[in-house]
Amino acid sequence: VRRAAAAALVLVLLTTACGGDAEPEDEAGPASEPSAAAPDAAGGGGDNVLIGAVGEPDDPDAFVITLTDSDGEPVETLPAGEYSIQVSDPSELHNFHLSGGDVDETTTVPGTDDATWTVDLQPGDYEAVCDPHPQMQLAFTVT
Ligand SMILES: [Cu+2]
Repeated sequence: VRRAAAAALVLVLLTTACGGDAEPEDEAGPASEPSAAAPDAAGGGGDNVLIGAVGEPDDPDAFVITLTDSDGEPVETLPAGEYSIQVSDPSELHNFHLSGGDVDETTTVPGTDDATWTVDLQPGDYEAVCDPHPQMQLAFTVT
């Protein structure tokens, strides 16, 4: 294997010296790229998922609004990017209204449907509120 790699390297050098196209670089690239790309691919399904909720599991009408990351930690700051926000709104009293930047998404107050939003979060301040109950509010910053 080592000998083959060395041979490939020589080939790259020769081709480069001859002014060849970029193909040899493409062949050398994959050896290092997967380790860098894999966390990204995994993060697309995990780290970019946020959980929004109003109420509490055993008390849907509780005056509580939360936004947590995939580790269950309250969201305070986030890197800019595309996120999937899974919202649980089991209450007929509350809604979950997310706004900031170009984002303005809400569940309905009387409805109890869950929702999943794909949002593009740009740097700036965001908030989530329950519109009928302004004391139910949270804020976070996208950097
Ligand atoms: Cu409310």
